Amino acid sequence: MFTKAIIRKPGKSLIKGITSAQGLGKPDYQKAVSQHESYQRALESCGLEVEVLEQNEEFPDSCFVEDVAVIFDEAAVITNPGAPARNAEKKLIMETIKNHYQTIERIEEPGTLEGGDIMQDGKTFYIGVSERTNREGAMQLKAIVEKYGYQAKLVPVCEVLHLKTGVTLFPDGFLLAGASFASDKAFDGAVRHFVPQEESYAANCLLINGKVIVPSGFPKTLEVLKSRGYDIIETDMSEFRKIDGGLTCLSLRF
Ligand code: CIR
Repeated sequence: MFTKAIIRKPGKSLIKGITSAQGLGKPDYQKAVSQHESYQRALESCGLEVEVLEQNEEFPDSCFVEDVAVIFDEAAVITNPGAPARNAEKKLIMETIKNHYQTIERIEEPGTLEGGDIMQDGKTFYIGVSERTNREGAMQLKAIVEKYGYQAKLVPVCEVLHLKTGVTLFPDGFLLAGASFASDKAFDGAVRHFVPQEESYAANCLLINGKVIVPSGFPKTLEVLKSRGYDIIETDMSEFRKIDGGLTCLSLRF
């Protein structure tokens, strides 16, 4: 069970966030703030106590706190973001993480790693090797989590920003996946459902304490999740989507 979450308010500089999204335009700041507030309420309705960090204008992407730390029961790992414009965000998050964790590990150069590439399922960590997380960073995290009794599987990530941009693994073995994860071996044994291309954004869902937070506006995926009987909360993420941000990346849960 998770009991807490850390989020950071989006700054006005959000409109300058890194993006690969085409044709969606720039985020509307006021709308992003209100979507962020709804996101906070969704976390609270899953039973989490939410710590809200002040906005930071220096780093346009700093509301995506998931990328700068990987946290699990025994330790927190401060990452080394592969996006140069985001790398110094690791110092910002340290100020908060040290209030919650005594054991803090780090991903060191030449390793790079972003939390969006890390998906935990019980005692297994799936580590995406992507444009942001290199093999060296992935191997460093693997060694760290193995020290605490977890296993780690490396998964190649292509076509999407981070591993979790393209997949969500549910505790019952259901895998919501984008097409680029059609043939990887890491998820053998999972029941795969491929999201249609036009709904690829909905492959990133957020699982908290038995509830599933899904982005609104993706009816086919919603129907599949409903038919599986999940307890669903929908929330609008349109403004974060414009800068490649998904549901998981807006929080750290522990
Ligand atoms: C970036 O490119 O770093 C941000 N604009 C989006 C980060 C999204 N993070 C995530 O999916 N974990």
